[in-house]
Amino acid sequence: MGRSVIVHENFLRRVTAGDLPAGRAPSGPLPPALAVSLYRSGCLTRHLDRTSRAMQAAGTGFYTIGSSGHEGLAAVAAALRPTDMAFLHYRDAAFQIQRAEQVPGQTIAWDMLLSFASSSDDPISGGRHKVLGSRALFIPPQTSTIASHLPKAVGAAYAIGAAKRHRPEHAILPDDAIVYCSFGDASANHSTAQGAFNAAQWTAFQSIPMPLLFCCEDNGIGISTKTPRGWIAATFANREGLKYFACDGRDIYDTYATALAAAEYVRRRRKPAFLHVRTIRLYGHAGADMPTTYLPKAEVEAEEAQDPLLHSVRLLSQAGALTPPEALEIYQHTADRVTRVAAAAVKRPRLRDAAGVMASIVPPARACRPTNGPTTAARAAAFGGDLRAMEEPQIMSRLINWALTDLMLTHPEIVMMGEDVGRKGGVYGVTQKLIQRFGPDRMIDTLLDEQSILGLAIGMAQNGFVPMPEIQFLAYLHNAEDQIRGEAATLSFFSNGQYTNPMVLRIAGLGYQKGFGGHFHNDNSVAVLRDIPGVILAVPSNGADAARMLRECVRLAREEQRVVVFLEPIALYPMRDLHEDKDGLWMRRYPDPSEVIALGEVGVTGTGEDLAIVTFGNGVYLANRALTRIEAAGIRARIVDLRWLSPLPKEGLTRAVAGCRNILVVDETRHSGGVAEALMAHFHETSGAQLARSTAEDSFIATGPAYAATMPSAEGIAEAAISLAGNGSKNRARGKA
Ligand SMILES: Cc1ncc(C[n+]2csc(CCOP(=O)(O)OP(=O)(O)O)c2C)c(N)n1
Ligand SMILES: [Mg+2]
Repeated sequence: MGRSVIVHENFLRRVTAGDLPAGRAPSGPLPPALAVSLYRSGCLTRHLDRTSRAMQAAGTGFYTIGSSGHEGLAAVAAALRPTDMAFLHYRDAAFQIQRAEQVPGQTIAWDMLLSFASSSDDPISGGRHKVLGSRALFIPPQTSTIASHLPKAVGAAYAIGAAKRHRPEHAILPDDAIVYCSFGDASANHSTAQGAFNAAQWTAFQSIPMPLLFCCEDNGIGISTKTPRGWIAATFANREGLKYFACDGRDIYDTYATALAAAEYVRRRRKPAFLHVRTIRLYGHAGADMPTTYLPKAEVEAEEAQDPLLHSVRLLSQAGALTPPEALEIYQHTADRVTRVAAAAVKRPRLRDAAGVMASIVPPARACRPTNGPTTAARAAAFGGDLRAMEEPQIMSRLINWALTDLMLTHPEIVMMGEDVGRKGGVYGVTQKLIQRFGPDRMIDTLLDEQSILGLAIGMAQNGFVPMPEIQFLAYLHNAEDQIRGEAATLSFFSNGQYTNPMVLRIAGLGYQKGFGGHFHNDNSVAVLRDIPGVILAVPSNGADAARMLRECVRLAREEQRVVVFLEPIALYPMRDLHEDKDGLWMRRYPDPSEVIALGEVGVTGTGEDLAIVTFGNGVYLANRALTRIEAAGIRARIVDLRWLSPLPKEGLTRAVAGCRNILVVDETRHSGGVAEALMAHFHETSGAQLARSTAEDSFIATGPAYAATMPSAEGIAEAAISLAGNGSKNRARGKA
């Protein structure tokens, strides 16, 4: 017999017999009507779990992680406001059900059953996942990667204070809201979680508002691995700046009183707190998991004897709020109701095809207030002497700095965050003077933790900001890439476009830095960014393009709610010359702020039809250097700058190479998993041209004289071009003769 049946039968038998578990008498501020409401939410939670299992057995439901044993979380919900954004642990159905009581017009059982049934009517994910969440209840859905939601909860909490100072157009959290974030006891150990606790403490330590209530639901186990007894209290009770509260989650009176005190502390003091709720886990971890395979049966039974619903029946009876027979009636009535509603829910339509599944990968566009751009006076005040320098060609890092300045002047909701972006102005000076121009509120020098930087950005985006986080070097994105891959990129997908976290992530990267860094600072792989559905990856090759592309990136984030990665080639930041010293050919004038390069618009220089060199970033620079030799060999070439690496601008590429007999792909990223693989496949499928590629080796990058030895060079490009197109051009010449 499954444990859910055993627990159900125990409940019926013990309530009927008046055989209720012992415990503390009810006390504290929980009023009788609310106590009954919490019990009702607990019953609904329980029956939704039971029905979910039945649906899976019948093939009408698909996933059965449950909330049984964690019903006490309803009392935590009741202690909060429904506008306190809640980033929930997957066992928090009781929380969501109780929150629905606080908001008129909710049909919570129906909504959750639609989600269990993976119906496309499911109001939160549109049938993409059985997931908790609701737009009306301020509960963004969470991915199943444990702990990855904690960094953004820190960001959202920070965003409440930031929005109080400068409220962005699309802010949704009230000034006096707090953020709530729950997780399991095993998850509390995850380095991502630890980073988030630390980031919250680090922030609060500086008296910066951090109204964040962490909640650890401690059922003593993670799948089959026990949390050492006492560990959560031992490690969290005395943390700097993180006030600790503890309660027994089986006792709704204790839980409500403690959660109320914790919420009050966070709301008034604007400081973080840690609420430790002792719970139990009924029915094992999920699905077919049988706890008796790794725990002694007696232990499982002892846990089941502590069923929180049995405790609630006792407490309600002792408080005079509800008699056991009344409690039993509610329990059974709820069971009947859930069965009835489920029978209707399983008949609702489901997603069937790829287009349906994919419809929410790209978030919907949103209406934004029109912006006029900064006044001449505002620009003069911000740029000062730089305005005169704009008359002359400049290096890329400077042009990016100016583009950022104009964008921040135009859009007050832009905020930058990263290691050393503020006072120092970035490792390469790209964000210099921005802190003087816009203040520390908009130029946030963060702590040294990439997950926290991206979490801050994601959380702020959820409260209407347009964050532009910076990762100092591409190699250090990998510390935190799940914040983009598993978090930022998926939010629109499985909230059916209802929650978004638009941003422009700036990363300094790629190779060719002479004499600096080796493989740490010259990471030349973008594979981890290119395969994330919905994420846009842009790489400029010169300063003017960088400025124009950045403007489009901000528009894409602000108006179309996209997650954009803007990868800046470090080696091109200071590049002045192309062929020889002081020729100044790689500098550009600052393009007028109205000039934009649209997503998908590729760059083409030259009109030659013998050869198209298709490349990006440093490759564009190298191809331009190689051009003299290529042309001297009688080959008429054009250079195509991809600019937008992902999604691949297929139409633009096809137009750019039209009429070319040969295509040479030059790719500074690695041979395996590099951009060339996609480009070769695209041209193979769409063009009759002869193809060749020149890519980096499958190697890390060395420092010292061999710094560029593993990557394409101007000489190598010229040789590859001549060997590919040399004959072609001779043929053309012969044909014409
Ligand atoms: C990063 C990550 N690693 C592993 C898993 C697989 N996993 C899912 S739940 C879980 C245990 C979590 O235990 P706990 O935090 O105590 O929560 P509980 O299930 O007990 O409520 C694990 C290991 C995951 N979802 N994410
Ligand atoms: Mg646990």
